[in-house]
Amino acid sequence: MRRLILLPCVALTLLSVTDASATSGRKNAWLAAYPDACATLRSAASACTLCHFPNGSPDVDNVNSYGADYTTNWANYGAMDSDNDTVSNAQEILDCTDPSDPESLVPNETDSWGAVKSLYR
Ligand SMILES: [Ca+2]
Ligand SMILES: [Ca+2]
Repeated sequence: MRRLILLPCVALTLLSVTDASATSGRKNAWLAAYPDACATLRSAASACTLCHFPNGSPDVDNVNSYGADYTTNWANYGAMDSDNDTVSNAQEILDCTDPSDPESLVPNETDSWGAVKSLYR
C-alpha cells in the first residue's frame, strides 16, 4: 500500500523537475538571444513575467500572447506581432516595450503621457 502512494508522488516530482528545467531553458535562451535588451525586459524575462502572466504558475498553460508565440514559433517569433500593435516582437525588444501588451509602444513625443513614461524606461 505504501508503495502505491509513493510511486505517484515520485512521478509527480519528476514531472515537476522536467517542466521547471524546460522553462528555465527557454528563459536562459531568451536572455542569451537578447544580451543587449533593456534592463526592464531582461528583469521581466528573469522573473518569467515577460512570457507568463504574473502571479500564476510558470508553466506552458499560463503564458501571455508573446509567451505563446515564443513557445510555439521559436524560429519566427521575432517577426511576429504577438500583441497586434503593428510592431514586431523583435522591434519591441529593441524599443524596450512589452511585446505582449498592445498599450506598450514607443512614446509619441507629442503625447505628454508618452514623454513622461519615457523618463521611466
Ligand atoms: Ca507588437
Ligand atoms: Ca507592445
